[in-house]
Amino acid sequence: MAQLRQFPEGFVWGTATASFQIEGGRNERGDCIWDDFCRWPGKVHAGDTGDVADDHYHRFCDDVALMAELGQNAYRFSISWPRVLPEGAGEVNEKGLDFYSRLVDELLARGIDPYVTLYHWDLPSALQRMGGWAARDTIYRFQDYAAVVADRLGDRVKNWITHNEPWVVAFLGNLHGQHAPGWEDLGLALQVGHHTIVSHGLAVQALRARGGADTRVGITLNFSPAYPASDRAEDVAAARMHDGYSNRWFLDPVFEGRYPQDLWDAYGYQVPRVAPGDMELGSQPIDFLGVNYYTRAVVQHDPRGWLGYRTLKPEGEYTAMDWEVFPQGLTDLLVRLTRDYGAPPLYITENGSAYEDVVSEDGQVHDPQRVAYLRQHLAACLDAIEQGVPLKGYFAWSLVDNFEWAFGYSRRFGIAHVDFGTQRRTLKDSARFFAAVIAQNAVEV
Ligand code: IFM
Repeated sequence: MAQLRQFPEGFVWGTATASFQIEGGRNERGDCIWDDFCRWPGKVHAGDTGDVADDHYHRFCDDVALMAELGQNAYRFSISWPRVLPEGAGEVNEKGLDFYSRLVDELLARGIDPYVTLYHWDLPSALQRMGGWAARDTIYRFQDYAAVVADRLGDRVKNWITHNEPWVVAFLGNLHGQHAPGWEDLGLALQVGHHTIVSHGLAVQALRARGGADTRVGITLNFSPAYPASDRAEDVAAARMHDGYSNRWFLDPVFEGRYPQDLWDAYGYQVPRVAPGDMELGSQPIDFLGVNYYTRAVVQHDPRGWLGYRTLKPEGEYTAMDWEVFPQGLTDLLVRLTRDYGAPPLYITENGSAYEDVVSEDGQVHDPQRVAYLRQHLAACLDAIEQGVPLKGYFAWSLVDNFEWAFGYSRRFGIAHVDFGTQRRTLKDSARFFAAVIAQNAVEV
């Protein structure tokens, strides 16, 4: 028998997007590293670009109307740094700031609270030419950028996220070469990661200095909960290594002001240069942690693998990203964050799935797998809440199908389908399911 499981009163419900993935409006901003990466042959599926994307820059009112239809009370979006500061620093593009100001007004007019991310990967190309995140100077440019944005939006925006997924910025962008800027150098990746953490601290200060007492600042990390392939000691140790590489490398600096010693030792001479005061800056108290969860990792000892392990692909259900559907991983993660990191207020700032959606003959998009994914992960959230986790909100990734980085437009994460030829939006069944969850503040399981 189906059971209706209730979320706590005041739970925050939203969808999430990111500037480069949806905005388009390419001629109304400066260049960013993803524009450059898209031009690098073979790096992005089918040579796709962010030039038009969902054309949200010109259609934001319609998109906010869609959010209102879903009944969400919050929306997480990111600001394009090169739209605000085309050269990364110096002259401000007032038109760009106006765009975000109008977006915020439109949201508030419909009772939707903005959660604003400052950095979701679109670094101005002008700063990359000066060394990008590997250059220490970039952390001060980020602080200035945070101040410019806060001066303009801080009267209305109360919830800020400094960085989205610094692990991805550091490692996918600078070690694995799969994201912009596309380098493959561990030392560089670790220095980039360190600078994102320090710049997070500087941005926390800039935002707090400009906001009122009700300003809340957090950071969003992505997680890859690690499960040993067996209970053999070497697999357990391998899983611990993966946890260090994927999770603790950013969690420990942000919450404890230090890098995890096991990984520090494993990285050897490639560890980042840490200036006096950096760790204190990076670990200033924050108001919440944003949690992005999609899947887990099953880890097996393998002396030939990097860091001495490899990840396995267990039997199970997989999304179009080839990511295992594993809701229990979300419960385990939330419980572990609460236990090990001082129980900060948590928000799921991203959770979702890609499937090969099509518009059916009836004009609808039937996506039962995404409905099931959502339902199971919301139940996983409730399991965590019942174990005492201070989970305050859930943002579905994503409002609309969009530019999925190296996969271009070939992967659809939206709860609304987008026809990229006509820009027509069609709410998928999962969007209607999500709207019903929001309306009841409860999920039927
Ligand atoms: O689309 C991305 C998003 O930009 C960051 N987190 C993961 C999502 C799915 O890959």
